[in-house]
Amino acid sequence: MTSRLVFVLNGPNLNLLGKRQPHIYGHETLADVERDCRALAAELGLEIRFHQSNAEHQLIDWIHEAREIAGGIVMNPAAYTHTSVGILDALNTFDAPVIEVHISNVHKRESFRHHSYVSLRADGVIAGCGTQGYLFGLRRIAALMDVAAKKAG
Ligand code: CA2
Repeated sequence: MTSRLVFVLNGPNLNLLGKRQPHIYGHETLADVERDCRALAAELGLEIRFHQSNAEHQLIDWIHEAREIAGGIVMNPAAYTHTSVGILDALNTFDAPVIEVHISNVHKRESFRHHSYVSLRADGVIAGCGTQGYLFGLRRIAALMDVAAKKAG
């Protein structure tokens, strides 16, 4: 049976969620997002590890850890979305579903936010749905896990 453990990974500056720029990112803090993810995960029968880091190498290390034990990744790579071949390379070593989440609609913003290295690997991309996007990402991973489990018999 595939693991129902999902890593929810958050990139740089997301620790400031709800504390600055609420007109772009809303009023929820990252602790609120974690609480909502944990509540939904319990409903969906998922276990989650929820992490945030401002350091690219730490995010890559968590992806490596996920390779060994997780059945999916929901990731908001934040600014590294647009710059990091290292994170793309790490995700390319991960064999289970990856859902990329952006709180804001990056396509409505500056043109440098329109390109995502992570989208070259992601199985799904959610943008502009606010922090609800994390919950959509978890639901999608659970659905993909259910399909895979059915196929495996
Ligand atoms: O919309 C998203 O979720 C982003 O991934 C957020 C990143 C940005 O670089 C991406 O283009 C889109 C920025 C995260 C910074 O988060 C903050 C939250 C509150 C206050 C300041 C920054």
